[in-house]
Amino acid sequence: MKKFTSILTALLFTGLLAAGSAMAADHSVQAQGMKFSPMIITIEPGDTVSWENMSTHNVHMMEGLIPEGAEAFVSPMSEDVSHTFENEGIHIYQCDPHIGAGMGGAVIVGKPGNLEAIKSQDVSGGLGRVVDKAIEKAEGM
Ligand SMILES: [Cu+2]
Repeated sequence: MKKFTSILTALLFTGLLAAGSAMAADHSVQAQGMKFSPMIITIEPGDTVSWENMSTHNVHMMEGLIPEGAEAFVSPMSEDVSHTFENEGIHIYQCDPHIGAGMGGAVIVGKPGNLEAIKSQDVSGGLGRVVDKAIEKAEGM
């Protein structure tokens, strides 16, 4: 009976570990024509986003439109890319060659604490439309 109990404890512990690692989720965003789908994605800190079908596209995280301390990374053209997000807040990005057509998106990590900072930025054109969509989503959270 004692042995059975320790096996049970071991199984339970393994199960808890598995549940812990399952909490960091993976999400995917598809480039479709001149759009990212989904355009706005909401995730939790520690989650990873993978951009797929990225031929002729890239991901450029915009300085001033991401949380303080977050990395304003620029992915290489035409390459699928993954990024793990640790900083809470709204992260706005654009596809460099297609932002004129409105090709951009947002990753909202946890609580959108930098909403006011983003609203205070004066952004127009294709990127402005992406920012408006992200603000609308964040205000509804
Ligand atoms: Cu593009």
